[in-house]
Amino acid sequence: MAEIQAKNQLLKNLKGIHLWHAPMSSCSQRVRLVLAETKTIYESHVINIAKDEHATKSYQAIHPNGLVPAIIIDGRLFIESIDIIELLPENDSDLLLHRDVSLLKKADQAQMDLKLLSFEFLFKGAPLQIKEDFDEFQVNHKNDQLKQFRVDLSNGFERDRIENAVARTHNHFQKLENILSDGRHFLGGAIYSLSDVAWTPNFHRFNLMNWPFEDTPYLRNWFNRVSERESFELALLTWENKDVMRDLNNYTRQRKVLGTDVRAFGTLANF
Ligand SMILES: N[C@@H](CCC(=O)N[C@@H](CS)C(=O)NCC(=O)O)C(=O)O
Repeated sequence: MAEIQAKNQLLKNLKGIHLWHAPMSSCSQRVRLVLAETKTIYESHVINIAKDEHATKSYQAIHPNGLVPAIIIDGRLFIESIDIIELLPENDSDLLLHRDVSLLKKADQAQMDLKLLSFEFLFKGAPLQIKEDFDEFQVNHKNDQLKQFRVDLSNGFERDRIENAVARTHNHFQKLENILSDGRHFLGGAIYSLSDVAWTPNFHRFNLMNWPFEDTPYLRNWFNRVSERESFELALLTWENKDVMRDLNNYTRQRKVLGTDVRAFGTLANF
């Protein structure tokens, strides 16, 4: 369980549930899904990643790696979305009882590829960061991995790196398709669980990129089911900015027309 020591007394004194999260972050979406499913009241602290609010001193004093989400539950601080979602439900809740821990782990492992492909196929459509902001992030943020990612992004990702991420993502989705192909409604069986929570943001994100989900019909039907739940509306859709979504859509369409969308990076064996 990823409990860490809160650095300042003000955090330790916080009562109830406080969530530091970003509207479009898949890790935050996961946590908000569970909060919605469990109808938990929480205080929201929005961190605007596009504005580098995760690089501030005050935020890095909460999350030592300067990532979202972070959550305080009655003065105790937790990070790592996959651990947080296991903490929130009651011990005897279906969310916990029907989860498959290995699927939660896989969602965690899929995170870096989701990030790479999101930046390549969606967020690159946003205006480029100005040099001053880029430099400021390199100075202010303490997480070397994040800083290197920004450098790589500005230089352009190598084709190999993108193809490998696409291949690994394809394997993950294929595994989910295989699980669902026995006709079950949810990843853990007949009952919605944390396994579904963990993978919902991934499907949603790749769907925005026009990932070829027509090749995994069980998975596509599963997503139709989970996205009909009220929690999907509350945890994902209401946090999406219409203008941003329009820009992402336009960028996806543009790459499709140019023949450089995500489908152009799958090898024949994949797609
Ligand atoms: N394993 C961590 C990953 C956290 C993570 O990577 N968060 C992303 C958003 S989903 C983030 O803060 N990214 C900031 C950045 O890329 O600059 C978790 O599941 O909580």
